[in-house]
Amino acid sequence: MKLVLNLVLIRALLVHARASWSVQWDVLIFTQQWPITSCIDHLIHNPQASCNLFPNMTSWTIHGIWPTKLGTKGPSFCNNSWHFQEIQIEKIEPYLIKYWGNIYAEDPRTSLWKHEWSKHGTCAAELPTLNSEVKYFEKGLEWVTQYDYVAVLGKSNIYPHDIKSYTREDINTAIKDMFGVDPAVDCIYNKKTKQHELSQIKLCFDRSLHVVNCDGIIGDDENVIGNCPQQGIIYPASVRTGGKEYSYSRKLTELRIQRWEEAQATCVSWLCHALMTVYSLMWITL
Ligand SMILES: *[C@@H]1O[C@H](CO)[C@@H](O)[C@H](O)[C@H]1NC(C)=O
Ligand SMILES: CC(=O)N[C@H]1CO[C@H](CO)[C@@H](O)[C@@H]1O
Repeated sequence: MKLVLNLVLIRALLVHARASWSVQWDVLIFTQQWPITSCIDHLIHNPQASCNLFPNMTSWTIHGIWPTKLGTKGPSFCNNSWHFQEIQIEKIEPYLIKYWGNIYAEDPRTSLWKHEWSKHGTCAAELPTLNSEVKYFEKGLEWVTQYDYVAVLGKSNIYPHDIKSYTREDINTAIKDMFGVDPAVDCIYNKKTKQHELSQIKLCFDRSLHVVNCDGIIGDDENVIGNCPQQGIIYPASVRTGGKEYSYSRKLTELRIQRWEEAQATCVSWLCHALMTVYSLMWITL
């Protein structure tokens, strides 16, 4: 009798272990970076370095889509035999360069993609909707055009500016008003200017790919979900790298908002959105 009970118990435990093993994460964290801040941070840590930036920057860019178990980080590197292959994403590479580019000029062009795929993509692949390299990277492109922070923050009068500062509440509210959920907002500390600068915004998605609050995720500081101070946050508009000044203009932001609104109304696919934004870029340089 006791043996039978034990066997039943062991079987139940095994079934449970298999069930929880097959679902390794709760949410996807979609992290976008503000390329100007990423570049400033890179230069602070590596004064000899330089950044890959576009002359007329129009957008935040993707850092990654990170499967995450609440209350912890990761999982990561879920399948070490699934190597990144550039050929798989050849068709969307022009978009990836613009929206998911590697900002560190000294690293190979594909370095960020390779890293994100191996560390996070192989874990995201647990979902049928993300179970290939191309699906993983296309999802990023779709989301970066849909969750366009230049437009979303701009609509709340939050513009890139090297002197004006914003509160954490300003930024949080702008995003919450638009998408109905709390993001996690990260800053870097610029020791040269002694200011906190807006660097990353994380938006969270459940396993059905619906946006959810980011409560429960662990930020870079391990303690809070976003590490920006309550006030005095700079959303930098310019950076000097490789002997050139890169800056974001207010005029460009306004155009971006207009295009984003049009795209929301008329586009259904990420490709349409992407073409709209590329189009707006050409329009301004004409
Ligand atoms: C890991 O990746 C390899 C190579 O793509 C694939 O054949 C295998 O099915 C993957 N394993 C799991 C558990 O997903
Ligand atoms: C609107 C805007 O900032 N346009 C700039 C785009 O880039 C070219 C070349 O770098 C500049 O000359 C334009 O002023």
